Amino acid sequence: MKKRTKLFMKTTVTMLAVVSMVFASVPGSMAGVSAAAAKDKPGVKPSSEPAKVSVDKNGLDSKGRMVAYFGSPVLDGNIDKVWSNAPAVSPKNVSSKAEASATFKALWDDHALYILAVVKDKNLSVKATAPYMQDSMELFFDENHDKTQDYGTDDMHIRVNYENALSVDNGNAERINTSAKKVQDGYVLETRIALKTKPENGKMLGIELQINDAKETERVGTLNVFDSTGGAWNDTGKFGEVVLTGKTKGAESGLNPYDLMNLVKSTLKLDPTMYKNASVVTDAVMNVFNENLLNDKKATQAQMDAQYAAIKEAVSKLELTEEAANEKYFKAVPDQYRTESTKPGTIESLTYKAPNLKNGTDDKKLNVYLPYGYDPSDANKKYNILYLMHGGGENENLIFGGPGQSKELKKILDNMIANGDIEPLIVVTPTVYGGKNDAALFHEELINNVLPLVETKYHTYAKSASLDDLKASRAHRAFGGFSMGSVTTWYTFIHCLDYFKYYMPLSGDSWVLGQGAGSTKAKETAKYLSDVVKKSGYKPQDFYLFCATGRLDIAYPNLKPQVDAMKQLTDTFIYSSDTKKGNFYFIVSDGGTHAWNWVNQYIYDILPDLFK
Ligand code: FER
Repeated sequence: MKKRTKLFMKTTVTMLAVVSMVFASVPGSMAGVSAAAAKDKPGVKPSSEPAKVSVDKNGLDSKGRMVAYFGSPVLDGNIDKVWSNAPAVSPKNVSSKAEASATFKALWDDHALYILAVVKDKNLSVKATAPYMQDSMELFFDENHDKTQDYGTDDMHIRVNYENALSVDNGNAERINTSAKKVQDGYVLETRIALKTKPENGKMLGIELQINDAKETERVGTLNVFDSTGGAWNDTGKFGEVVLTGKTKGAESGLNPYDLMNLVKSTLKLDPTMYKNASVVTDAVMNVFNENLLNDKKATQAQMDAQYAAIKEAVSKLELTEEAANEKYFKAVPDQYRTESTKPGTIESLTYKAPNLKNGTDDKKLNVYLPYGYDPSDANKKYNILYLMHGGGENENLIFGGPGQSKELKKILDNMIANGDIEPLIVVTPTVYGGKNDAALFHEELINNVLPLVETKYHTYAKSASLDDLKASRAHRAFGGFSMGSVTTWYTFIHCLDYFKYYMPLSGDSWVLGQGAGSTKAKETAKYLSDVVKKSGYKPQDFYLFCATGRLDIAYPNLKPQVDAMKQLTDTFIYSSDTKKGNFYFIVSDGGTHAWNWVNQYIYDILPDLFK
């Protein structure tokens, strides 16, 4: 049995390669399938031309909304005839230095919303590392049109550049299909968003569309349909609307091979050597090709749906090998954890004074998350505590807002606690600004001012604010942060090992040997950190470093070399996802960008490993 599995694994790898090759040719043939289906089936196109909604010179209706007509275009870079039903919308908000122009159109069917962008731009570039600085379209989507400031489970924020590279800041990439085509005077993008809820005539969806106009490595301008503030990435209330119309009685959608295609695509990305039983999945994927489902013009929706279910089932049965299980994998926050819990915690704001560099003191504030059920009068119940630092240019209110607010991370914490994923804990969000105003010096204020303030007021494991009592409770204290907050976390690690057992540096390298030294002096930085531990006398089992970032995060090139160098120093940093075996891991999400909605997910992944 063992032998057979091994042999099979070898063939599996080859099969995957073959499957990938076949798959590479799919999009072209795909076009044939859907187009053929659309022609053969009466009713795929609206049987009678629906009454046209009249639009203004920008292509918006009398209420200032985009209008989407019913129809299923094929995503292949060619502008199908069905697009001619849709009015072309011109962006109203164009920044002064933009050299591009663009029009957008929208269509919908029973499964998806489609956006066409035709961009005129002679000077195309994807040279910038940050995806929003590349020549690209940015799409913001609020499916239930509730205009919440924070992105909810229904909201999306994605980007497609003219080379068809997709980056997702919010939402699930598996709901998106795109095609891009460079043309003589610019580029054409078609984007499909699979809808979560059933669309119908008259339904309104929140949407914002933006073109990023790049020149070399810079973004020189933006073109927006609705938003004039540039704040849509941070507030779905800034979006405009698209209204769905034009579905006549009995009109049917075109064939939907996209869901199956996306599932096959994501399944092919799995590394078969990571699993004890990869063949269950490769068999299921091979069936799609054996049945020629993505090429056969006679393939039916029912066949595709059956294969979709079979692959899902197979994936759920995968088992990691021991070696693969040593890696810590990114797991997305489940949708239901982004909704309001019935057992909400509370946010309190505290003020304090902290010494500045002019021999004076500054008035400062921080926020405290108290878990549901926290009782100020019950001194017997003790809580673990996490200090969490914002990124550059942000402040103490970025993560939780203030009292009465319920931002993304608060909902996640509430749900994790309510579901028993983690013990109730206290989370403190201070700011590095004010006081000595320096990430490298924040540890002084942290130990002298912040810890004493917070841990005498709330029921933590510190018996008092004396340094000895703070040290004695280090196993119940963690520090983490994002970007500059991650830089601060590395400094805290260097200076405060006595006070904190757990560290969570997220999307930021250590600057102890200079800005960006995690990349330029990776080995030296790793050695420095290791020496700190050795001098402290703490052993690998006495501290934990849980790092994370995303492959599309601008900090990835800084953090990755540092982590790799640290991995080599096995007498200090023992790499494992198993906290019984090691003290150090590094989560890398595939699509993660330098943004809190990713960072909140890393926190979700790491929290169960704290205070074990
Ligand atoms: C990094 C560490 C910190 C990084 C960025 C920062 C891009 C912060 C920058 C800022 O806040 O200005 O590795 O990578």
